[in-house]
Amino acid sequence: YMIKILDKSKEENAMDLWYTENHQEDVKFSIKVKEHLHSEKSEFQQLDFFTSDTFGKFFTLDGLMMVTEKDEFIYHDMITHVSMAVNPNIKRVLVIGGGDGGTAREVLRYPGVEKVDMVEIDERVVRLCQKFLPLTAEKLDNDERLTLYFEDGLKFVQDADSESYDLILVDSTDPIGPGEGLFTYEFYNNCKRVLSEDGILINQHESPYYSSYSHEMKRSHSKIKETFPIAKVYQFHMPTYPSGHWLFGFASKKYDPIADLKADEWNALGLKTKYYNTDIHVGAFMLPTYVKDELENV
Ligand code: AAT
Repeated sequence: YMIKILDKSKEENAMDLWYTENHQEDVKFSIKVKEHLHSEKSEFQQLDFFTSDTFGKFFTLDGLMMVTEKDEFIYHDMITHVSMAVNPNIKRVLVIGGGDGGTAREVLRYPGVEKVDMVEIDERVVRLCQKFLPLTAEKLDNDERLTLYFEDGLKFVQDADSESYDLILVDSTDPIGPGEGLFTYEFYNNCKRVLSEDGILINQHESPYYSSYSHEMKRSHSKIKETFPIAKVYQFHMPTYPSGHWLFGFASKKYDPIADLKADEWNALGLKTKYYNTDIHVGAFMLPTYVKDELENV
């Protein structure tokens, strides 16, 4: 998966190390690596940690970018705060995936949240992020409301009690490899069952831009639309993901993400965020025409 380019172009004798991800067969994205901090193959995937000047530390799974220190705030703000501003009374949260800890970190900032269960399939992601990425992992071992489970999120929701969570955040890898089961009807139906009557499901919804990713976007949207009465998609700008244009899905039994936005209530909480605000909340659901067309035709 991962291609390292030894770039001799700058200096005759300097061998520069680059992390390169193929965003398309013929399109590559590269970051110059200062140091390759760690590499290992777990039971589930290949894990690599690097440092760079511009993006700070970052880690990849099976050669695909997961988190960089520079842009993680965008992803973790947008996966978390949109749902919390629609229902500020959320108390019981289930995070699926998200082994770097960034999503749990944001959820745990809400004093009203009483319980966060985080289900990560690969314990090695958590342990290595605790070692190399304290920026995202710092809250994983010092908040009593959080319980970590190392198992498959699909199995976890199959076994969970009905109506036991107010919010499910699916912070997963793409639907190839261990994340595959988190893009199935079976998973979405179990999420619906496990959520309270006013529950919200947010899921990693791929990118609309390149066709290999938009294919997955359409597949998951059509399944969620069949499962939940309200199923919307919102966008954000993620510099290190393919095309830089990424989506989350918002699904719910009751709440509309715009009509039910409690902007004043959320702003009164006084949480400092670097990307999310209640204006961008509304704007994020306004999609480009080609994305709207693709989602309407699923
Ligand atoms: N916070 C942004 C980082 C991620 S990592 C996604 C996590 O999901 C990984 O740690 C992976 O081990 C975990 N995961 C994958 N499949 C499962 C599963 N079935 N059950 C539980 N956890 C799982 C998201 C990056 C998004 C990348 C978009 N290109």
